[in-house]
Amino acid sequence: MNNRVEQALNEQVSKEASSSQFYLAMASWAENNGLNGTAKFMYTHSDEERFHMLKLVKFINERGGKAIIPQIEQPPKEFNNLENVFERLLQHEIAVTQSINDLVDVCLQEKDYTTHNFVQWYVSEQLEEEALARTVLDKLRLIGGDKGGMYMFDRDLENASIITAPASDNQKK
Ligand code: OFO
Repeated sequence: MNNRVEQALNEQVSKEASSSQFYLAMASWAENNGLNGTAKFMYTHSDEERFHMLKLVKFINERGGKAIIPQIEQPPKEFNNLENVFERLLQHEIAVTQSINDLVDVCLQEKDYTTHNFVQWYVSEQLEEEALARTVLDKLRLIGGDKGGMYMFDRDLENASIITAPASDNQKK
């Protein structure tokens, strides 16, 4: 496997692992603040990010590279409020999209079209994740400080349709 591509893929492994920890921290914060719907949503999202990481690990190894399992930074322990949680989530996803775009760039420069093809799954995934974060944030801004609205928001999030697939499934998330 091309060295630059391998290194870029391993950097992405680290970012997906950090995403998983970040969402786990949000899930735990929400659970401790009585926001059970939000907690469920974040726990599911954390699992999903772990799946993104595993998908990369398997791809690197299957193509003759060596996946490096990264050390992970401690995520934040506290969040100001729910809006702050989703603002940070959106900013995080925007940064991840940028790193996926950089990865696409490396694939093209190195003419690694197989990896380029593989990475397209992540390109679409980022589109969806950013759109979801923006929708949720818009809703939260509409609700403002209304307690009843917040209760409904948390309940709706519990039913939000995020599907987590086993790591062996390469087609779906
Ligand atoms: Fe892995 O999609 Fe978000 O970060």
